[in-house]
Amino acid sequence: MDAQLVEKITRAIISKLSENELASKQVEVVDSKSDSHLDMVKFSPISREVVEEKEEPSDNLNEHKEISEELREMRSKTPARIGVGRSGPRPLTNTWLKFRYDHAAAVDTVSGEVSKSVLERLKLFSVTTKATEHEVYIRRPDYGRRLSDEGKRLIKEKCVQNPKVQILISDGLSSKAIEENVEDVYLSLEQSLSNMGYQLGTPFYIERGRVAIMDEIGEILKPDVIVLLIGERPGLVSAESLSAYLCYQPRVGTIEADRMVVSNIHKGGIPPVEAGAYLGTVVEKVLRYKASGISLVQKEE
Ligand code: B12
Repeated sequence: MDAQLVEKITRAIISKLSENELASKQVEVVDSKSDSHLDMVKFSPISREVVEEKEEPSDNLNEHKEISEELREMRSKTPARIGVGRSGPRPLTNTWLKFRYDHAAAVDTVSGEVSKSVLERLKLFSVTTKATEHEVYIRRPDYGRRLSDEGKRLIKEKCVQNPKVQILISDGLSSKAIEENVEDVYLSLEQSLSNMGYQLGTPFYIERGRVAIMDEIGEILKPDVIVLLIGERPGLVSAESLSAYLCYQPRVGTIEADRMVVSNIHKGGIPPVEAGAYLGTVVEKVLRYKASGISLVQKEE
C-alpha cells in the first residue's frame, strides 16, 4: 500500500481508537498464562468472502432446507471448514482440492524465503541466527532463539543503543506473512509511535528467528520495549498470518508470562494497517505501566 495512504488510514484509526468508536469485531490481547484480557479494541468485520471463494453446499444439505439455512449462517461467520457437504462418504471435489491447495500453501510458506525487495523497501538490514539452514531451524527451535556471532556484530555496529521502542521483523514460520503484511503493519506502527513522540531504534530483519530471540537483542540494545513482527505457524485457513509479540525490557532470562501477542494479522483477520495503529496503543500502555504480559495485568488491577 502506498505510504501516504497508510499514513492517512493510521491517523484515522488512531483518532477512532481514542474515541473508542469502532464497531463490531473484537480483538483481544491475551496474557501468557491465562486467557484474561489485557485490552480490547473493536475492528470492522471482514467478510468471509474476502478470505475464500464460497463453495455451494452439497445436494444432501439442500435437501434439508432448515439445517442448510443454519449452516449457511454459521458458515458466513467463520472461514473454518464447516458445512462443506460430502459426496457419499467422500468430500466434494472442490473441498478436497481446496484442502490440498491450502496444505501446499502451508508447506510452502514454512520453507519459503522473504524476497529481498520487501527488505530493501523497508531499508532493513539482515541478521542470522544459529539456525544455519531451514532443516536446522525446524528441528532446533533453540537455535532460532540465539543470534549468530556475525548477527551480534552487525547489530552492535548498525543500531541505535537504548531506544524507547525497538521494532524487529522475522520470517519465523511463515515467509508469506511477511511478504503480504509487514509493510503495512510496519509503516502504520512506525507512524503511530512517531505521533506519540517515541524514539525508535534501528529496525532490522532476522532470518529464521523465534520469538525469544528478542531477549538476546534486548540484552545488546537495551530498549524499553521490543515489538517483534513474526510469521505464524500456518494453518489450513491462512498461510500468511502475522503475529506481533511485545515485551517490556526483554533480557536473557525473561519469562514467557511477561510477553504479549497480537495474532491473526492478515487480510482475513486483523487488517494490517489497523493492526499497526492498534499496536502503537499497546506499546503506549506497556511504557506507561513499565510492564508487559502478566506483570502488566497485575499492575492494572
Ligand atoms: C504453537 C503455539 C503454542 C505452543 C508454543 C510452543 C512452541 N515452542 O512453539 C504452546 C502449545 C506451548 C502454546 C501455548 C500457549 N498459547 Co499458543 N499458540 C501457538 C500457535 C498455534 C502458533 C504460534 C506461532 O506460530 N508462533 C511463532 C513462532 C515463530 O514462535 P516460536 O518462537 O516458535 O514459539 C513461541 C510462540 O509460539 C510463543 N507463544 C505461543 N503461544 C503464545 C501465547 C501467548 C499469549 C504468548 C505471549 C506467546 C505465545 O511461545 C513460543 C515459545 O517462546 C498460535 C496460533 C497463531 N495463529 O499464532 C497460538 C496462540 C499464540 N497461543 C495462544 C494462547 C492463548 C496460548 C496460551 C496462553 C494457552 C494457555 N492458556 O495456556 C499458552 C501460552 C504460552 C506462552 N508461550 O506463554 C493464543 C494467543 C491469543 C491472542 N493473544 O490472540 C494463540 C493466538 C492461539 C489462539 N488463536 O487462541 N501455544
